[in-house]
Amino acid sequence: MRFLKVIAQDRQGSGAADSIELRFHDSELDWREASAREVALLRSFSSTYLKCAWFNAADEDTRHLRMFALNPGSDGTPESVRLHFHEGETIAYKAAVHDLDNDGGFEVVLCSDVDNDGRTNRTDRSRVTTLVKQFLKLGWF
Ligand SMILES: [Ca+2]
Ligand SMILES: [Ca+2]
Repeated sequence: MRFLKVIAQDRQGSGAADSIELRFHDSELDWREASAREVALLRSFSSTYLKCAWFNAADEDTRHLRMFALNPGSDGTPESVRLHFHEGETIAYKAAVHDLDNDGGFEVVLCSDVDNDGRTNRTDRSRVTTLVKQFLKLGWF
C-alpha cells in the first residue's frame, strides 16, 4: 500500500524537531524522497507536523508518521485518510478522517492528543485537518 512517511529529527539537540524528511512509499521497501516541488507544496504540512512533537534525536528514525488514503471507489475523493504515528513497527497512536457522503469533504475527524501537549482538544483536530488537506493537494492516492 502507498503511504507517505514523515520523519522529524532534532539535529541540533535543542529539544525540538528542526528537520523533516518526506518519503513517498509504494511499498515498505520501495520509496523515493520528495522532490523539491513536493517539499514546497508541503511546507505547511511540515510546519504542522513539527508541532506534533513526534520526533527523534539526530540520526534516529524510530518515530515517524505513516499517512495514507483509502479510496476503494477510485473516484478521486478518498473515503478516508489515516494517520499512524509509529514508534518503530508499533503504532503509538492514530488519527483518521472520513468522507461519509463522498463529496470530498470530511465530516468525521477522529483523533487523540496528536500534538502531544497533554490535552486532547480542538487544536489537535485542526492539526489533523491541516495535515490531511495538505496531503490531498498532492493527489497521490
Ligand atoms: Ca463529505
Ligand atoms: Ca493536544
